[in-house]
Amino acid sequence: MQALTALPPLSEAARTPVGAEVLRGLSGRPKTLSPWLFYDDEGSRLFEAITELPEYYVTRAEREILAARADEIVGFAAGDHRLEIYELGAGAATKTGLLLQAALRRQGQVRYRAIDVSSSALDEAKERLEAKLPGLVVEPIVADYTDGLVHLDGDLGDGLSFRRPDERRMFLYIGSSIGNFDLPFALRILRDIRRQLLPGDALLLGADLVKDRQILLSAYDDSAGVTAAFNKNVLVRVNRELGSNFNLQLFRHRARWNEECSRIEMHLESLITQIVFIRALDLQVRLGRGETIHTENSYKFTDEQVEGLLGRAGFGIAKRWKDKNGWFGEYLAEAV
Ligand code: AVJ
Repeated sequence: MQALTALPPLSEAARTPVGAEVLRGLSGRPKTLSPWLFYDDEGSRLFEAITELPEYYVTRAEREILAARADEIVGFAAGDHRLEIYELGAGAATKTGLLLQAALRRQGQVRYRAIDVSSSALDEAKERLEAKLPGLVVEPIVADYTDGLVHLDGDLGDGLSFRRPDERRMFLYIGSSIGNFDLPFALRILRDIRRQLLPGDALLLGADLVKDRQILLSAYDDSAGVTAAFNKNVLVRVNRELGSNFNLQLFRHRARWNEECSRIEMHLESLITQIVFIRALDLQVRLGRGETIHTENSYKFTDEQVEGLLGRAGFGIAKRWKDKNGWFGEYLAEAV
């Protein structure tokens, strides 16, 4: 009893997702913050701006593939069935329109179920896509897919057993979102997707590929400083939501290529020795000069790695496409 009451009560803030993540990430060493923290309203806006930067080839390369291959992709996935399309981490769903249009050309009506943590991004996507694409029905599902997809079955309404026999599912997991996770976790996500599918259903996976180190580094450290602002915005968010006093001028954006792990890392480097106070968590964070907060991993893949992961998750490779530079890969996998 004594021991229990002597502990300070866990504050309300520490039990919110943001509070819990900041407490976890900044209490020990090395200091880390999960990349999902980037995507508040301002962060989502900054990410959209990143996708238009000259150095950030990722979105353009994938759009090039989808623009050229959408009919082929949809045709392969559908066979002679009707296709239902699901997307993980749909966000603003700007590239998805190319695939939805291709599906509409084939079958006139398409149900598109978009899963994302941001309800505002989903609402915006629904309004924009339904206005532009007659025959399309967008069903937003607000959820964090990294928690697993099993609990979605209620929301998805028609669990596997209620599927119409003439229907096939295609899951979209594009944009190299999978690159944010280490390989064991990436495998877990692919297996979660596989559990939502029947043999013959499809997964379209977009993955960024290993390439020249300078090209990678400038994609994550652009000359206009948009990626730096995106990275630092996480501190702005923590200041606002948890009442901390991070001074942005005392941190520097860093992008590093970690060859051994085949990933770009983003960090926020402390320019001096400093102590930051996080009021809502009653937490003091000491940062040494040069110490970093590691905010993101962006894994870069080879065909062998992607196809190995897909195979271990219960998929066979139906087909793969690259952009003209060979920088980005789009993999159509069939549930086996
Ligand atoms: C959205 C995870 C694919 O890793 O390239 C862009 C996020 N971070 N610039 C990526 C990001 C910095 C992006 N993903």
